[in-house]
Amino acid sequence: MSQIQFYGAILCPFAHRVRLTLLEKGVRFESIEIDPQNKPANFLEISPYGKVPVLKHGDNRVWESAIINEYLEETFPDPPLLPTEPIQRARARIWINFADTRLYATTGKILYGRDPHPTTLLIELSEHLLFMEHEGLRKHPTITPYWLGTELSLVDLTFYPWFEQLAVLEHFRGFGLPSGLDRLQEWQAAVAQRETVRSIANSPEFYLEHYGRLAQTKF
Ligand SMILES: N[C@@H](CCC(=O)N[C@@H](CS)C(=O)NCC(=O)O)C(=O)O
Repeated sequence: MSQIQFYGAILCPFAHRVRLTLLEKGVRFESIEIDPQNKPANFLEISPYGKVPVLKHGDNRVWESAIINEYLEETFPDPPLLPTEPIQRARARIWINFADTRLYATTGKILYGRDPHPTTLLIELSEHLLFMEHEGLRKHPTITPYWLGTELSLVDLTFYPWFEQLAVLEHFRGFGLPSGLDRLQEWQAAVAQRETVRSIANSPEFYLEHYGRLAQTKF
């Protein structure tokens, strides 16, 4: 049995970011798929919040995707997925926090909030993306192709899953990307080309079909 067990769910962008980190670091792990709509009876023993992802490493458990990724970074430092200078590390964490408290938070309200036309939230989401474009990328015109520069980081792995599932927001909530996200689209294309990302990527049709099934009960 592998020393690391990863509890995830195929549709979960938080699980996706951890899976990408494990792959980028070349860590061997056993993957256990959980259906968040139909969790195993003993799941709270594994996941105190009742959510995926959870990482079991020997006798230890870690949960909350951003914290799992930091744990992986510290436990398996090679290749590094955070920069070395404190200010760049702070910058990385600011964007990871932005992803959780703004991008994914607004997206969750849009998808699970039952309003099929949540106009105010859709505007809020566009504003988050424009902020990423201008504050994150255009203010650093020479930094490419990844969020922090030439090296991939946890920031890329945190944002990328949102973009892979964009078709769901478009199809079920009528969201359209605002114009002028040129740098963001270049960034997305660069991350999407990575071998690890491609190795577990799913198509827009895949997400539409699976969310479609979920929609019959939840949306
Ligand atoms: N803040 C958590 C969010 C995890 C999360 O919301 N997971 C969802 C699936 S994407 C889940 O397990 N939901 C089941 C539930 O809330 O009962 C993280 O970053 O790990």
